[in-house]
Amino acid sequence: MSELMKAKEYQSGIHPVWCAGCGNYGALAAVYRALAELQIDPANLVNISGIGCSSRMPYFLKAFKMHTLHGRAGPVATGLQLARPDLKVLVTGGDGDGFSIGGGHMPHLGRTNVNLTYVLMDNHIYGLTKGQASPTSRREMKAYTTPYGGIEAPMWPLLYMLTYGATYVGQAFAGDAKMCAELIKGGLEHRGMAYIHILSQCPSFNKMDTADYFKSIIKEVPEGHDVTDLRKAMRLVYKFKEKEKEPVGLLYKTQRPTLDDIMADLVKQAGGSKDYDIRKIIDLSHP
Ligand SMILES: Cc1ncc(C[n+]2csc(CCOP(=O)(O)OP(=O)(O)O)c2C)c(N)n1
Ligand code: SF4
Repeated sequence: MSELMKAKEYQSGIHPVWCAGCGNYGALAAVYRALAELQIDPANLVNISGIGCSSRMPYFLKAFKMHTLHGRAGPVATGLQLARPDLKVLVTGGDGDGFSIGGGHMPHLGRTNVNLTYVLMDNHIYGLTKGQASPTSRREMKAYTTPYGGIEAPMWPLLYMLTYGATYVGQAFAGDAKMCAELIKGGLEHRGMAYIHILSQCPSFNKMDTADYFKSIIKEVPEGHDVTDLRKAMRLVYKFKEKEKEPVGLLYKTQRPTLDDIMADLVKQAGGSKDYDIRKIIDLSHP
């Protein structure tokens, strides 16, 4: 890559098939912008997703890509990051993909601090499968699977990721491409597990959580918020929730060894080498 790449040069040439007005367009525009601002070489970028409307993002990006199984983007991304720590790993997907079927993987991405950036587009619904309730749906929302409203209380992804040890956590509304791009850019620059939660409307199947609704419930993180203080970040999310508001901006950022750093140390301690012979390793299990 010799010349400067513009945001639109990160487009793959495949046009998004999302519905008009879908929040995912804002998230995609923000990804293009963040990549251009950082001048990330598409040859060094891998975009991994699960299944869902939002999980189609890799098709639209100039990058290496894997459209994996529903909920399995995290583990695939972890394997890839460990095998090729030199690459930028970007995971993109939805609330159902990440926190329902993939919910068992999220804690481990955080606690092992995998060096990746996870952009989650939360529309509080299953879009691709036409409007079933998701783990972030409000109880009062009558979805296809919950015609009388929700049975379970919605989960709080931000608190979840803060609790489980993500080292960079922020939230933005898809309609604010600038803030989305800033957070994604910061996530891509960060070494460690960066989690960016994007409130993204689904005008086709979630008629309650519209773009106007999201606009009405967001409030910027107060100026002077200490992003290095985990308790303050958690308290801030609680405080906002009490008033039924969503904090937007960077909530938390810290530095600790990443999974690949720890693994590299371990290999060194054990006297291992990167130029291992896989046959010898297999032979070890057949004494
Ligand atoms: C193992 C498995 N179970 C269920 C499905 C059906 N399925 C595909 S996408 C999806 C939910 C998508 O919701 P979300 O992740 O929130 O993405 P959105 O489409 O809203 O962006 C489901 C249940 C599947 N593809 N594979
Ligand atoms: S169904 Fe919803 S989430 Fe899927 S593309 Fe359409 S608006 Fe977007």
